[in-house]
Amino acid sequence: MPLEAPARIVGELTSRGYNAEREAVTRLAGASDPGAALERVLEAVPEDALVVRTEHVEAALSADAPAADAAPAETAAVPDGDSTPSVSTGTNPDPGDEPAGATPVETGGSTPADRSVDPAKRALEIVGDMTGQSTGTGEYEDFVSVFRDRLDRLGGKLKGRVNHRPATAIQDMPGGSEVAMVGLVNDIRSTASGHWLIELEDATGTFPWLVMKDRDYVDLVDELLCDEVLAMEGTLADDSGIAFVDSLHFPDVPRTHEPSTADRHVQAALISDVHVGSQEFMADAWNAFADWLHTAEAEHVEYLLLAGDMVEGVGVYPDQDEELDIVDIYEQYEAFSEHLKKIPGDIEIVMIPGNHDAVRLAEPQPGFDEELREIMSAHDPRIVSNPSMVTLEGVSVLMYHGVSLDEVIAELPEDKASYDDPHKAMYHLLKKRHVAPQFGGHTRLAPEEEDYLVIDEVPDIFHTGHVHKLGFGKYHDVLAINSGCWQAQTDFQKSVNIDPDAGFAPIVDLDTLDVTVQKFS
Ligand code: D5M
Ligand code: FE
Ligand code: ZN
Repeated sequence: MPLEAPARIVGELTSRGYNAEREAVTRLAGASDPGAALERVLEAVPEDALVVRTEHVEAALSADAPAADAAPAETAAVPDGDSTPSVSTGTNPDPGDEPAGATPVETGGSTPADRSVDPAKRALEIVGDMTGQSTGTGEYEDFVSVFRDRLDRLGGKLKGRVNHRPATAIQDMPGGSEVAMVGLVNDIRSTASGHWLIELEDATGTFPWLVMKDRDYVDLVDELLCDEVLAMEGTLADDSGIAFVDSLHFPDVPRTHEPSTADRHVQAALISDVHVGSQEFMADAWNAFADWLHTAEAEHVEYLLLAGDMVEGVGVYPDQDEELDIVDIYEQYEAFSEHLKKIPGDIEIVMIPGNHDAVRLAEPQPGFDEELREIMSAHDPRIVSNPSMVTLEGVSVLMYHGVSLDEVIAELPEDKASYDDPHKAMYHLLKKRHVAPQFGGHTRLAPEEEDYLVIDEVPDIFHTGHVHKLGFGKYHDVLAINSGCWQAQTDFQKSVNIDPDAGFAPIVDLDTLDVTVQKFS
């Protein structure tokens, strides 16, 4: 049980209001009497310290190391729980196991040189965060401007590829002309004879395009969503009232995209959907994850990205209250914060909200408000909007909770997007260069002057969650990862046969973009 000692030490420290650096915990766990060592360290840390650092442990342990090393026999007497030096935390139901941490053989702390976390080498930059930038009032004009911005920016990526004309100009051209247009998909209909009619809209008006059922491009029609931006080329009918599609272009990720990588071996854990406050929240799996982060095996994990649904929330779905463990939303965040404190204090955390979180539901969702930030402040996470772009040592990560994935999966055929392969649904968002193309369905949109949901810059990593399924893969060299969750199957999920991937943490090597998955359930 090599993980027990670190877990208890962290629990004890958090219950006394401290965070700890990972190596500090490792060294405490490596002491022959961790309980006594912890007391000595706490006596020695500066009054105002919030984080127990390696140097605090070093200083306190070096002062009387011989005594600690000489005392292993006595530690067996500790577990009665009454004596102050014990690290037993009321949360451990079996204090009789306590001295396990005193067994010197399992100490990562005996080889502390293995752990070399140097925060000075880190570089974390937030490049896209719309928190505090919201200007939308929900008026009609805002919808006009958000769609205009979408068309301008995504259309801009397509305009060099086709010789496009405005909708109104196309209808004035002679029948039989070669024409091209860039626009938003306004409508998709099948005709009586099995062809497809796609109406494109630009700033001047709309124009209908016909995809014939025997053309190659017909395969692409089933992956189109309303409101996405496309370019079409084709031939104008004799009466100039419609054009026959010859080719169809998505804004897409250029095939020449070359991802950036970190200059050193450093890793990031990408997770989401913790759902603290739900009866199905898997505390044991979470604790095992936190414990693992304290081990030497995880020493290169220096970043933790959380893609939304920190808590279960209240009133998110009908009858959800029947499965709540904590009914007050603030208490849910307080409990979540306690779980966050178990993560090594030296790991940089970035988090965005999801549809269960206490921010506006419509996307883009600004980062948590001051009150919630305060509740979650102990670990000092970076709290940004959904979506946001962050850069970790040069590797750009687009974080998006993923509500639109439900829609992509519902609208596209099974082989193109499914809950079993959530990353393939993500590929379509990359291809459309928009995290939530379709307006008016499941995904709610808060219209802003700017369309923050456009994927303007190609990310190196695209990280989503929400569907509670783990999947990852590469699309044109962009690593798409949908993290699983920390919530066991809910009644609703059972009723619709969703079998969640719970208790997994995908870990990305930022120097190679390779992924390994750690399982904690
Ligand atoms: O959603 C987790 C997944 O389950 C996501 O694919 C939506 C789906 N889900 C869960 N509960 C419901 C209800 N009640 N209606 C429709 N879809 C649901 P999350 O939002 O993370 O709980
Ligand atoms: Fe969720
Ligand atoms: Zn969700």
